[in-house]
Amino acid sequence: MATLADFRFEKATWCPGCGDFSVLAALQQVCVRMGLEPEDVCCVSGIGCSGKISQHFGSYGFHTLHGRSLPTAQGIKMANQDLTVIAAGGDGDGYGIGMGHFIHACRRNVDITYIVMDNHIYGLTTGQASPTSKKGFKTKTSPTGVAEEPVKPLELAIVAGASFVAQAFSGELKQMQRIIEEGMKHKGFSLINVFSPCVTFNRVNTYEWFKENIVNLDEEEGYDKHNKAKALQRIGETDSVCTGILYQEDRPAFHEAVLGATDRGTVKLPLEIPQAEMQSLMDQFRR
Ligand SMILES: Cc1ncc(C[n+]2csc(CCOP(=O)(O)OP(=O)(O)O)c2C)c(N)n1
Ligand code: SF4
Repeated sequence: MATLADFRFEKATWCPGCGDFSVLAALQQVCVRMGLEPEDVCCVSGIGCSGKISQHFGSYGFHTLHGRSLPTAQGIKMANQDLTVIAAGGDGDGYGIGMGHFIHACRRNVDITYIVMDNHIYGLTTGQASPTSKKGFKTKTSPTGVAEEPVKPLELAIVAGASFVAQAFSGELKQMQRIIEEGMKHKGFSLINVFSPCVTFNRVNTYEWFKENIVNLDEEEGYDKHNKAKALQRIGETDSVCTGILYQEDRPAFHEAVLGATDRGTVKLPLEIPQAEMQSLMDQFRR
């Protein structure tokens, strides 16, 4: 049985206090709690400080291109459904350059878990505005304040068809662990947006700011995570500054819809290359 030490790899180089440490710790603890072995899991990450998570998490890993964790992770899952596949990255990675993939992953419902470490800024490139930066937020790229409305990943995911949408906070480790575990157990695409403060470049959305502003919908009496319209309304009322499992629905994951299979066995991809056809294609290309 694997221990926490088995899921550790290389000392993390994040700034002391970075919210991403808690996300890594929560993921490691959940994997141990679920009885997973490192070889059962693949962590696919994009580019950014948060993208380094695949280097520090002791499982199979793939540190892929900026904004491309989701297509890579979905491909890995479809080729080997026995793997537990985690995609991870930042708000810039997922909701900026990776936005197209995000929307399609939500509607496709491949059985993977997507963890976005959302610090409302580009950390790795030293502090530019990101798609989730609040209006008026001053950065190097927005010296007079961000003029655009922020992207709303929770609402976008629900409307695009995601079957599990949650939000956690790096300052609330226990709740984050429970949410990650539920997301990993969920059959289909799970989005877990984590408020993960950048202590170096974001001096506005700090741990204190999140503690003062977060509304915990997990604890709100009468909140129904299965009611799409009400979930959208309540998330909007909190200006998306809420935590909990916000929306969940039971519908077939992509492999079930496509293969009509309910078992999670490995898909046999036809990887053999028909030599005669390949030769004919190459001959046509040479002409
Ligand atoms: C194609 C491409 N464009 C731009 C970059 C530069 N770049 C690297 S990370 C990054 C954004 C990082 O911000 P975020 O995804 O929020 O992650 P964080 O560092 O805050 O964890 C950018 C723009 C790149 N590596 N590749
Ligand atoms: S720059 Fe920000 S996001 Fe990057 S490691 Fe430091 S605190 Fe974390």
